[in-house]
Amino acid sequence: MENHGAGSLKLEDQIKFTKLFINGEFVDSVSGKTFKTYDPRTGEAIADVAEGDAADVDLAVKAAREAFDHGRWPRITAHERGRLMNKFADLVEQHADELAVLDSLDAGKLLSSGKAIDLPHCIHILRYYAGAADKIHGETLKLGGEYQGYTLLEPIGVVGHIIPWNFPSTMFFLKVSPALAAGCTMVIKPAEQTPLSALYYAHLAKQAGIPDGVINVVNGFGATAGATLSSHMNVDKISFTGSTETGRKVMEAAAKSNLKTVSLELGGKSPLIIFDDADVDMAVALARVATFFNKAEICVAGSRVYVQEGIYDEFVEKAAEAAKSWKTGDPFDPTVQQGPQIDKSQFEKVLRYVELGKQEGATLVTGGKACGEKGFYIEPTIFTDVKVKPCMATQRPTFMYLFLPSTLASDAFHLQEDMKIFQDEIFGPVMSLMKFKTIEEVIDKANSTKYGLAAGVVTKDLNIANRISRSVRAGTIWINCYFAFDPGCPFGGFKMSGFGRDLGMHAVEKYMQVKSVVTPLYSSPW
Ligand code: TXE
Repeated sequence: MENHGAGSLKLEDQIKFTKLFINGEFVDSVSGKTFKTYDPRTGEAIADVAEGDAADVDLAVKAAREAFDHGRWPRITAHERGRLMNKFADLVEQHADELAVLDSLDAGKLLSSGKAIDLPHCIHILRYYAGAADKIHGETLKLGGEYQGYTLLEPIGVVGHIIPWNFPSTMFFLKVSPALAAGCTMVIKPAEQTPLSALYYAHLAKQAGIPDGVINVVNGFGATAGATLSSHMNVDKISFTGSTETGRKVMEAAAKSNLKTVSLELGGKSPLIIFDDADVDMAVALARVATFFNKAEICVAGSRVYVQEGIYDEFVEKAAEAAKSWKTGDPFDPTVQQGPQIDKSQFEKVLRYVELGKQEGATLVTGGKACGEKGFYIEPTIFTDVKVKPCMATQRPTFMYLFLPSTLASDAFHLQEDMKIFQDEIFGPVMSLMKFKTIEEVIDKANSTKYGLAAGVVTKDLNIANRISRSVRAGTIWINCYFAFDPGCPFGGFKMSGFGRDLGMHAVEKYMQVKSVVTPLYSSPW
């Protein structure tokens, strides 16, 4: 195997940690079982990783419970928590190159993006929440009668983080950092496709002085390790990122066990709306990144692209050229823009959607095939003539008009009528292009989805930008940009894209409880 960008080491030599991390120690799983993790460039196994299941999750939760109920982490000063988190960030910074290699190896992510985007973003997130730790305050309350009160924001307790494979490092810090700042202890269940970097982070957290039991990592499968965590009676909160289908199971498990609180960041099918006044070259460049970045394995991919009729033909032509010149290949090659899909099952899912698009009558403008001699590579693909069937009033049952708000009525209608490639999260490099005439029409179309994670608008007209940002039901709206993430900017979904926010100070709230303390102002009436 090659070693692009990884010094003289063979890439697999950088895999140092493959056991579970429980109570500050690397341990084998109770069953002794392991599972393989694969290189998406070849489909070949690169490491055997300890496979945690119910027994291991139990041990990890026990360690986290003990660390929460009797340990130092929730009890030290917030300032000291912040100091240790900054130390953790320093160590991540020192090892950033190795960690970027691990994610490229495990997830097929571009090494160049890992080094320039993912790892710096992770460090930034961790430092943001290190700074937040001593800025979490309650309120003083002027109560009726002769009483006064105040609120305490207390850590929620033991948190289970269940995370996906598309951004193994970012997801880790997105979840772990605010929970650490809040004073929680936690068990992280990484995705089975990408078990490696989380173990390295757990090791660095220990080096930084974060006490044993605060961060535990149990690799394993969703149906075993993930399900045990979601239904565990001693877990106080689950923070989940993944598919809508699994999010539903997690919520059900929480409801059926101890009613733990749940936050869900689920899939998306985000609209990118390009108006006639846009600079077409800029809009094409933006749309290409919005759809194909990270091989489109990103929940906010702007894969439903609406282009106003005046520039539509020029846009289609230029977008096709842009897709053809988007270089697919080995993610360790710095000139490559798109690596392989994560695994065989996602690869096959994407190709099935391409076939479905053709069957449904959409026009394949470019791409649509697997590429490369081995591994899970797919050509950047563009469809046009992707249809939302017209909203004909006669087809809409009258009761919808009578009893549903108009946006919901149109959602329900469109959901039955749109082509599948326009409704479903494909999670692969497939852009669907559609022409629109008016702003009213495009707002209706943009909202005709069960999802509501993000949206983009390209226009020079401030009034249009403002109207779109107020009318599109999504958690993030990007105006003349895309993927503009910042640790301070809350991120999460509307509708079936989930609830609860990662990032920003709202994320800290997910990991806290509000306690009210009330006292008589003068003497006790009793
Ligand atoms: O997701 P899952 P998968 C979407 C994307 C993708 C599809 C399927 O469309 O094609 O989901 O991907 C754990 N109880 N997203 O199957 O199953 C699992 O082990 C508890 C969007 O990989 O949701 C992993 O750690 N946990 C998304 C995590 O859930 C369970 C990112 C995510 O896996 C579980 C990834 C269970 N019963 C996929 N079953 C985004 N929002 O960014 C599985 N898991």
